[in-house]
Amino acid sequence: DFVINLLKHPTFLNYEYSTKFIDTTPELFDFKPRRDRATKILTYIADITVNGHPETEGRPRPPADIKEPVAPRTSDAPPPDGTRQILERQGPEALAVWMKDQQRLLITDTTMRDGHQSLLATRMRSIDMVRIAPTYAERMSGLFSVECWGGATFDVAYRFLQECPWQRLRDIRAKMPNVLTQMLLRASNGVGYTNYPDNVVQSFVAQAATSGVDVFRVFDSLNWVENMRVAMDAVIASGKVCEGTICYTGDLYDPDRSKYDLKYYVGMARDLEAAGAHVLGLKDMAGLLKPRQATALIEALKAETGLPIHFHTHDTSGAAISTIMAAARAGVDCVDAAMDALSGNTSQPTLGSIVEALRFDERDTGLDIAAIREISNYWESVRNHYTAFESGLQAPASEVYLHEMPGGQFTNLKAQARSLGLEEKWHEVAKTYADVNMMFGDIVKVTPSSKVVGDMALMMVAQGLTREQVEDPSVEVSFPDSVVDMMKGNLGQPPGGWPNGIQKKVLKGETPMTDRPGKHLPAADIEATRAALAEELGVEIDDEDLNGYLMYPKVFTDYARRHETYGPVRSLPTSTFFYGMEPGEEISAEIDPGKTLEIRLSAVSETNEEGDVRVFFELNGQPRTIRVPDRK
Ligand code: BTN
Ligand code: 3PY
Ligand code: ZN
Repeated sequence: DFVINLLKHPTFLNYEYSTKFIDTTPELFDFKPRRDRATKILTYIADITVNGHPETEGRPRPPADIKEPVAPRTSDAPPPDGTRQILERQGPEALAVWMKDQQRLLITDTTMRDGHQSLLATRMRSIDMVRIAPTYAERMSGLFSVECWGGATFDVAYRFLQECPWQRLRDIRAKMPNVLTQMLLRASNGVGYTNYPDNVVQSFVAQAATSGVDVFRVFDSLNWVENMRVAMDAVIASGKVCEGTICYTGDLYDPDRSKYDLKYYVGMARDLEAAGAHVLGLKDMAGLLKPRQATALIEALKAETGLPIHFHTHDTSGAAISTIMAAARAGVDCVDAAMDALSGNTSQPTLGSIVEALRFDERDTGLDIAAIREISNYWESVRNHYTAFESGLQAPASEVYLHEMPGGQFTNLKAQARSLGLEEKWHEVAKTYADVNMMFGDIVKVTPSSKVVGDMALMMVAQGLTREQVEDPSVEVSFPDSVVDMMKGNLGQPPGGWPNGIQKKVLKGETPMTDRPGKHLPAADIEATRAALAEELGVEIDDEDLNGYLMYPKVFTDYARRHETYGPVRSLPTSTFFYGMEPGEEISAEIDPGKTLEIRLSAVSETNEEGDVRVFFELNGQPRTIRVPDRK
């Protein structure tokens, strides 16, 4: 029926807002003659100016007089050495020892990855990150790392931002050569939503290391260490830092949920240490870890492993800073935080406030609070450009302890509920999400398992089904594909396996797999794939493109085709990218280092009889006219 079809639609499979551009405007790909890059960019600007950008249509707009964000000025002196130099000179084991030797609390800045993933639907563009990278290098060299890659940012870059995620990584790396870059890797799910063949995961990790990732936070969405080894081994082989990660769920002290007790987490930590992790990640993706539980957990992990501990949480409850303080007291080595302007609520806790809370304390971070304020002011002006992607979430809420949704999922699921007409039933969705979790055996909920729970919860609320009905063998239920896939074993195994009853009902007699999915997936023929793709697109395919394609074949080819039409639109200011230009407005776009286009939009014509609009530009002082169809 309708809801099931909707849940199966690719739009929903990837938490998208809208793909209607691709579906409804294939003629845009029909520009045959090869044109230079400036013409391509002008075509893009003209088209957006006339027709608008599908992603911002109908959404709140930034203020009309909004200014380009300006990063604080930096000197020409080379930046001070930072953690990157420790890794480069001494390797990941020595870096881990160094971490444990620090008395100060180390900090990872997540603004460029989880911060905007959790607050702005992952829509932040590279230009807004790359511009501030030199300031981080000069004034934030005391950070442990900058998380700026992986998670959902990879496919959103190609899919919605029409830019290459690898280039983002290279550009940040080049402008911030002294601070470790960090990524989030979903183990065998790569940066996707399903398990990939082992050689695709290996190839992806090797490429990420080459293009600029230093620290790989590797987690599995069911906490199955068996399913993390391929990715962890690949990171270790690359010479980079392997942060083997535990996902935290439930409540350590809840006697009714003894599945995830201290013994469980310590056992997993030991397994990760034995698997070669250099750092132990503790990923509290929903922000559920409470202060006293943090004390107990971190003390135990410190005592039972020799690894430095890196704690990640979300401030959905508003209580994250209390947990951070408890963790600091219990000896955690490093914590994640987001720059103030992109912190709080479903994002990470507030970096500047953590720094202030620990000032004059034995765990004083040593970070420069004046620099943090200036950088946060920059992020504030960046954020103003992304009004269209704000979720409207008004306040923190303790309801997170009921539903346990990850910070990155919360606002997406809310948007999905809205688009299904279930906005009024949001609290019911939240409660149902919790019921589905219990029905599935109380699992870790993080991408992609969280998406499966979300799909099921939406379906149940839309159809008015209760957990009892879904579990009742005599009630016919048509399960979302993602649920069938997970029950088949295609995401791996949760601790204790899947509950028999629901698994039987979902699989209708089919035998599930209990092995590692990667064991059964045939290896990709990587070079044959490259050759076929080069043939299909008529261009050379480099290693980065190839790895993008292996992860997301259709998303990549759509991106590559649009790139052929529109050129390097990543170099446009964000306001131009999403809203086009006003008559009289002037912008510059640096399409290559040192090659800058000065673009002025002079006028826009009326629509002619063929339905076309002419847009008049000056490009580096020379008049240029671009004709685009009026599709409105
Ligand atoms: C993307 O969809 O991610 C890339 C942006 C391309 C949007 C194009 S350009 C002008 C035009 N009008 C639309 O409705 N879609 C586009
Ligand atoms: C992701 O996998 O993108 C996450 O942020 C999980 O927390
Ligand atoms: Zn997170």
